[in-house]
Amino acid sequence: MTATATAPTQAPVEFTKPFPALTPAQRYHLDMYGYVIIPKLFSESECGEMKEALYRLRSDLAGLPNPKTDNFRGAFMMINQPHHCYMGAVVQSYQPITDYATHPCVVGMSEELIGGRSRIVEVNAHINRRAPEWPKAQDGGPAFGFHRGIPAGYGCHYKNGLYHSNFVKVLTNLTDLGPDDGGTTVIAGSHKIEADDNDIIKAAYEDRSLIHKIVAPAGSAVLFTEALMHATGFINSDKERVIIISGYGEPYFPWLLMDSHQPGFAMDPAFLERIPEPLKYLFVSRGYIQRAPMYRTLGQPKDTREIKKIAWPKA
Ligand SMILES: O=C(O)CCC(=O)C(=O)O
Repeated sequence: MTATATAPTQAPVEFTKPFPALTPAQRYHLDMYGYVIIPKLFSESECGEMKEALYRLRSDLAGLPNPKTDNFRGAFMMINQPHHCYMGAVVQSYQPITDYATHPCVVGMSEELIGGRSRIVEVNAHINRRAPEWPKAQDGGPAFGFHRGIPAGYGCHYKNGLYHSNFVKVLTNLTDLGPDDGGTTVIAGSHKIEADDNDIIKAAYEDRSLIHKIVAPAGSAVLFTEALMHATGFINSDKERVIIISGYGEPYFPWLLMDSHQPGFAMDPAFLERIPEPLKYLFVSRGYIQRAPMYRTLGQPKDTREIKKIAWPKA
């Protein structure tokens, strides 16, 4: 009798994400102010890898004949000045950047705020410093470029008494941000204020305690709803600031910044081919029915399992 060898079966890889991704106190802060900081979500070496990838991308883009209209692996320059480089659609460029946008904790946080499955809608990065000719701005000077991606009251809903938004961001500073280092600046609580944006800004300048600034060690992630009024902060120091920002929407969202700067934006077929199966949903737009609602209560503790990111096949 011959024995039939059975091939060992491999368990299908699943995309495990923390849920809830925030502690009750972090969730309370998020609801109240429209943002929450998760200090040192990324290690020094992870920050180093992401920074290196962004510097490499900056020189790839700067080497193109027309960095504003040409692209490198789908990425393009939105601002190309000696003191400020703003790169858009960077998700396909280098693995540390792709890993950031698909990181289980980052996606988990976005899905907690959305209240269901999310998809990546934009991934951008800023490398900026104070231009030498700029006068040193007074702390909280009057010229923040406050903006928001969706009006308050639009695309938001409540479940279990908690706020959810259909367009959210996770912004991570890859360099330390002290009070003078240009941390992202927000008008706290503006995500719930359905008044005219200019009136909100005027009110915040009248009472500067309404303007909060991100001061955090490198590797800290800020989760916020795009209904929150936010702006790049002033840099008064001589330090360079490097940040990466991943935007997530509900599954039915289209590509956002990518599409407006590159009409008809499409992912590179070779990149699409490499996406591990469990992460594919993050890169496609699908119907409302696929939103897979997911809600916590405030009292539910944070999921503290150690979750590993999914490995990608080599490019
Ligand atoms: O530069 C920053 O800190 C803020 C970035 C920003 O305004 C945005 O992502 O919309």
